[in-house]
Amino acid sequence: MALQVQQQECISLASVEIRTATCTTEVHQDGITVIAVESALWIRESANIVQLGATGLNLQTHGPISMDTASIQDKMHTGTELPECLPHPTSKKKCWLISGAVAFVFAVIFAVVIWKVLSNQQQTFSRRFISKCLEYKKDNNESYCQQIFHVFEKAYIGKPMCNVTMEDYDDLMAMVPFDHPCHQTMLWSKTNELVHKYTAKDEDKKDCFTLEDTLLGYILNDERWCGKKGSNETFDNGCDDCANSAVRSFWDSASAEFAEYACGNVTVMLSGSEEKPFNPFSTFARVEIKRLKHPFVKKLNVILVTGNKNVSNCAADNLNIDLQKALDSNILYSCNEVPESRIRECSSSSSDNTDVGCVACLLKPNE
Ligand code: N1C
Repeated sequence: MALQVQQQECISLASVEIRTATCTTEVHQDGITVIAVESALWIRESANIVQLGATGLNLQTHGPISMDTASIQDKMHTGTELPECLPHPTSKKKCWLISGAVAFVFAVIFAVVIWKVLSNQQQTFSRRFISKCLEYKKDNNESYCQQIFHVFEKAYIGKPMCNVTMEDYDDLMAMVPFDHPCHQTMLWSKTNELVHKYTAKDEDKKDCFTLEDTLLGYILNDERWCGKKGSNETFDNGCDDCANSAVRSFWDSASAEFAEYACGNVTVMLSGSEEKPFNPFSTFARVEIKRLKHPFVKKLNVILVTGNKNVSNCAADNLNIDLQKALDSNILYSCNEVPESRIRECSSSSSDNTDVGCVACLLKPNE
């Protein structure tokens, strides 16, 4: 039989931990207090919450809270274990301390990781640069790659993000001249994945070279970088994409050198799914085509990739008029529509006759 029944905000039952629910407390004759908090039932010896917390009993009931001592004691034996945080004031304190310490450790680890990422940005980019430089060619040694990086970063370091010009890379271009066969030059526009699949061959079988097959193109392909005014660091994120960004000016500069170096029969792989395969804003149209010079370059072969979504063909004005107008008039011109599937087939084979440049397999009649 309950001596006293009292309803109150749990906030006053600080030792029971649940703070906002309404609780009903019953004080019984034998000194046992029953506290019901919503559907959960907590028990404590009248003066001694500590003891119950320590025994770790949590009695769950969904019914009304009035019950006799026997049933309470019965439940004490079948009760489930208390979560360590709940009723015991000392374990509660301990729990908060542990939680605080764990949260603190996580916060410290997180802060250290972020700090490392940010402060290593410069190192990460330069390390990637050096390691790609080393893997490009066995002969490249660390000190040569470091020197290249040093000249490279001079182009943009400390400059406003959108204030880097093609000429800023002149020293770099002079330091790293091309050495691939100039008559095996492959240019491209909007065919990035396919053209590189087509030209990717083992060193001894390689018969066609894109800019990405040269040292600088290989190192910087898919990279982003920039400097900032007043800083001597290289950033690889937070870089604006603008006309005179470090990245765009690099590709313009390298593409210009690459086209000037070309000789014999040059090939360009364009996309038949573009309305304008010869896009006036592309690097090929803006930078490369006008740097193909007769008599070094004899002919330009356009490979127009066709597939499911063809919107242009070799008869398009964009090729017959716009492209040919931009091309040195002494350079011969041809255009061939080649299905993408054929290009993929050719990706694994190499030509026996390297004089025809990059198109040997592509222009062979289908076997
Ligand atoms: O603008 P695009 O093509 O016509 O440029 C491709 C053309 C090729 O012939 C290359 O010699 O210009 C040269 N070139 C790259 O090699 C290159 N690698 C990676 C130009 N850009 C290159 N990139 C990046 O792709 C660069 O960020 C640039 O802006 C794009 C151009 O791709 P595009 O429009 O398909």
